[in-house]
Amino acid sequence: MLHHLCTRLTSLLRKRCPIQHWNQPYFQIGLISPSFFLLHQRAQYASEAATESSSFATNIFKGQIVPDHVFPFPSVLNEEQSLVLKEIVAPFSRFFEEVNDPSKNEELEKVEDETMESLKKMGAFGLQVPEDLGGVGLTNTQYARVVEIVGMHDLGVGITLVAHQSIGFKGILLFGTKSQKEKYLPKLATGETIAAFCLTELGSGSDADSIKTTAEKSADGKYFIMNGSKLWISNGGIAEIFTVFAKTLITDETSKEKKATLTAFIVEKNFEGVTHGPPEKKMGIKASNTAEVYFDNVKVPAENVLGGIGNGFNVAMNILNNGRFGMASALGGTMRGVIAKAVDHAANRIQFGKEIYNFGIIQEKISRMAMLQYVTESMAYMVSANMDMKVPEFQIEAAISKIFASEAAWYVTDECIQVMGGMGFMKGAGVERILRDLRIFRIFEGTNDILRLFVALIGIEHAGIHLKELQNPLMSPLQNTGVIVKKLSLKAKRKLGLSTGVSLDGIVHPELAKSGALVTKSIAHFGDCIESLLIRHGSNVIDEQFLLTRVADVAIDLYAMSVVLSRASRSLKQGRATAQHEKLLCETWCLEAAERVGENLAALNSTSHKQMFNNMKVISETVVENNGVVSSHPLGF
Ligand code: MYA
Repeated sequence: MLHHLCTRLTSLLRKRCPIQHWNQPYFQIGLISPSFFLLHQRAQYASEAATESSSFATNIFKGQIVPDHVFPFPSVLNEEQSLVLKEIVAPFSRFFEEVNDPSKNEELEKVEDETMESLKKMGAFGLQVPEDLGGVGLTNTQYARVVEIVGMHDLGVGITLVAHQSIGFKGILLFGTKSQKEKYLPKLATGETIAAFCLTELGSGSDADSIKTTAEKSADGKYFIMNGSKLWISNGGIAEIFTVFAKTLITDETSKEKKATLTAFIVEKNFEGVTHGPPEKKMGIKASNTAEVYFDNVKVPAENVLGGIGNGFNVAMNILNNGRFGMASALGGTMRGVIAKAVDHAANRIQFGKEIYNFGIIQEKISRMAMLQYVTESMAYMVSANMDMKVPEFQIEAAISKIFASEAAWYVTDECIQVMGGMGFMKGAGVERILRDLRIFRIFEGTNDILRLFVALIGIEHAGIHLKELQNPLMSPLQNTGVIVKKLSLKAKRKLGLSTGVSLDGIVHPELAKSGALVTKSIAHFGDCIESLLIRHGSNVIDEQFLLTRVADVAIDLYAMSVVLSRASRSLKQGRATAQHEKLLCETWCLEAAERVGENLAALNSTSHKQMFNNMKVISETVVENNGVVSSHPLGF
């Protein structure tokens, strides 16, 4: 499945980074030549003319800090928007605390009918649909806050709501024509019709571009005939409106050859030939409906093409990018709820003559849970704010927030059960359901594994483009002495551990200066390591998945450090009552994360890791060849 991603990214890197000798073994001692020196210097420094990106996460791959969208922590809601939000949040919280019953929904394997009706009345199905089309018209940040409440109480209900609006009809909001919006959104906003997002197929999971469903244009051009089936579709059995991705044939303008590309369509359940399978039996989120959806010679009107013929991959990726922050905010809420349960137990459970929260082993768990929640929440509201600020690029940040939130929530809930001991394992405590519900979050909306590769490769690609652009000034050093001297001194300073001028001084609160320095140093170190990685592996870096996941982990840690630094700084600056607590969360997180960053960066170029990775490759191949465990049993039979 990764083949496609890899070949695409290989060609991108090759196309965009045609630095000479890209794949030569520069680092072999004795082979360093003047051309290596020139190339190496080329690689060190940013060109003034480098392709600019305003994304914080993208720039850290070049060792650069572009603080604009992250510092200060954005406050995007005006007074009126805050007021509107408070009026929505209060009844939502009450409804979930007093009326909705997550255990009952799970037992029924559907959201109770009365709950569905109440949610519709509260506007929960059209939170971001503009008011003139019957929705509540919330911004991304307002939406995040509402989804957080749902995530705190019932993830099964959450999936039903979010699969409907965050991906089900998001395409119509983002790419729909005026008439598509007017036709579909009013009923979707009230929940009169439910939506689903149909991308995944039996043979197409992570490799989104490999789908087999087809949509063939009719001879008169008025219809597309759709054939295929879609798997594990959230809301698939209850939806009336589907955003469906299918392969259509288009003619390449230059070669005039016909080729199959992805196109998005709005498909109604009442189009003849649309059917669905029974609800799937699942490990968790049982209250939400998941079903297979079939398209058998379905006549889809040409005006139901969404976002243009051949633009389906872009439509799909944009929908997913735009929805990922919702997972982070929802899971920030889940963690709040779970932490409260763990703390309630730890504060009341007496063992060895003391409430167990007095023991260091429990303190470490609770503090780590609090930090993970704080980071997740900070990422969620950073990304939603950036989207509300119309920041053009946020896909790396959105992917990071999804990866981080889904892993943090799993860890926190598992630790909650550990703190609660046997009680946590019992159904009555209500935590085992949450753990089961959470398992899918590391898989759907892009598996964390594929998103790690996405984060690493997109960041590295950007750094590669930047390196390529350094070629020109360094090819004509005499004309570019200024640029080169500046860059050389920057590099020398980094090597000596001196300030490079890339600094968060004056940007972070003075009380957090040490954490700020840790972030700055770690980002500069990251930039140097990415550059070395590119020089060492060239475009072959795409095959180095052992390294790429570690690159992604570093990027995730650096972004996490930066967002909490920003949030805690704002709290200190505003003198919030919780500021000192947030300072502690931030300092502790940064200390630990910086250590992890150092370890992961060391792994990129260490001989012991190289051997470990080679060993793992062989171990895995042997286990696979033998269909399972290879070693003989200790008892010999
Ligand atoms: S829905 C199904 C989810 N499926 C996926 O997410 C699929 C994952 N796969 C992918 O994302 C792509 O196929 C990958 C690329 C990344 C693997 N943004 O050559 P390429 C550009 C912007 O790498 P591929 C579900 O689970 C790229 O730069 N652009 O492509 C529902 C390049 O552009 P250019 C992107 O090898 C669950 C071009 O595309 C992105 O084919 C229900 C080609 O790239 C991107 N992200 O694969 C959930 N990616 O050519 C319910 C690529 O211009 C909601 N590109 O350079 C639950 C949530 C919340 C719960 C709340 C509870 C309260």
